[in-house]
Amino acid sequence: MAQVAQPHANGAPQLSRKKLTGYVGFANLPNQVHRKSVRKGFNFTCMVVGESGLGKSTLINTLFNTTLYPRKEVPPPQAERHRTVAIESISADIEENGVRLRLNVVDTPGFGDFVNNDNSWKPIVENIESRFDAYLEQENRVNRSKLVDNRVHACIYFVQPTGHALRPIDIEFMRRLHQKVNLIPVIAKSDTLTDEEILSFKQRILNDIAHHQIDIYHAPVYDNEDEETIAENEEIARKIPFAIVGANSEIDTPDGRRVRGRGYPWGVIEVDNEEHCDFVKLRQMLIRTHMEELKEHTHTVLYEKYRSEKLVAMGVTQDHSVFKEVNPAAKMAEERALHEAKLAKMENEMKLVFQQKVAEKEAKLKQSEEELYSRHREMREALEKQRLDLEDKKRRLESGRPLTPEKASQTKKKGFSLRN
Ligand SMILES: Nc1nc2c(ncn2[C@@H]2O[C@H](COP(=O)(O)OP(=O)(O)OP(=O)(O)O)[C@@H](O)[C@H]2O)c(=O)[nH]1
Ligand SMILES: [Mg+2]
Repeated sequence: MAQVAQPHANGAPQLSRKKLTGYVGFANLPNQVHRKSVRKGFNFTCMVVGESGLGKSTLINTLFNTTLYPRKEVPPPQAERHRTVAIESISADIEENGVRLRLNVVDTPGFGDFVNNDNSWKPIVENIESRFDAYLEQENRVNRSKLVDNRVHACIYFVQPTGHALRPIDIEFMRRLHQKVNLIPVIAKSDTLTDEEILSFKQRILNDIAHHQIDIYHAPVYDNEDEETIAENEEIARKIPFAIVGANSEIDTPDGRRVRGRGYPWGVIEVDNEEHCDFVKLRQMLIRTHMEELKEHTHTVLYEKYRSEKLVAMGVTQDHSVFKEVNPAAKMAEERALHEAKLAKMENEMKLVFQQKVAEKEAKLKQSEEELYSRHREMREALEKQRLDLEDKKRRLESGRPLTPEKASQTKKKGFSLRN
């Protein structure tokens, strides 16, 4: 079935469904896009933000199933524990079934360790903005064929597993970040809370987020998606904020399996077990179902907002008339008026040309009339002269006077010369 757009009275095209009589071939378009994307490979940048010691670096290793960070040697008790001290960006090329993914992870140092944490959001916001700036700078280059996208496509925000509510520092951070990056809140180290505590904590976090009008990332829902995908997306959305557990090491379960998890005297928490935590759902959202959505939202909404604000601040203005909404009826009336004015102008011009031509013709006629008159007068005068001459001759002949001798000789001579 196909739809054909037909003009409608109110200007909007009306679609009518048509049956195709043969195979056209555009059903293969998704495969073309697929092949092209696989050839180009994928690129994704993810940032982790949260207080120190909440397991950000551990989660990154767990998430991508690769040790982006070398396994730390267990430090002696007197040595300081490993802490991220500066914003670090790590890239890794990973491949799965022939599909390449360039994964960039931005690990940020934990905050909250200082007496005054007022400006701890600043370096993180600056990092996100400098990535936007780098992209904007590339877009403004003459040659834009090789754009490198290092913008942050998702930011996992770690909430301390207090079981109470969001703290002022969390709210401040999220408010600073939510217009610049796709925020995905998670409850860190959720193995320290019971299932009931997690449920009520999640609800309180969501209430706080709504109360403070913080925009966390919500996956869009499309009408034309199949039921399975919609159900899967709803399942993911229901789990936000994800209660996660991170672990780098594999351990043996009592039933003899080897899993990624954390072992406790009372049992094992499995990272990849959906019954134990939401880690699988977070990974599914980031990688399997929403990576492209996160990238698109970053580009079309977050980056676009940053870009237009920046250009306005630089004094670049938008010509709104270019984008004004068009009312088809008004547009037609305007076009008709323009057309009529054009016709009237053409008519006037033609009239002028006609009048000019007529005047020229009249002038010519008048001239030739005058010429005729003058010729006529001349001829009349000549005839009159001739008549007078003849009358004079007649009078002389009648009176018996001969013609003047000179005249006679003249005539003779003439006759002679003619004969010769
Ligand atoms: N109980 C529990 N411990 C965790 C979890 N994830 C990480 N840890 C432990 O928490 C400690 C700190 O983890 P890191 O990943 O270094 O924390 P971080 O957030 O990167 O810390 P900074 O780099 O200082 O900001 C380590 O001993 C981890 O083994 C978790 O899900 N549950
Ligand atoms: Mg760290």
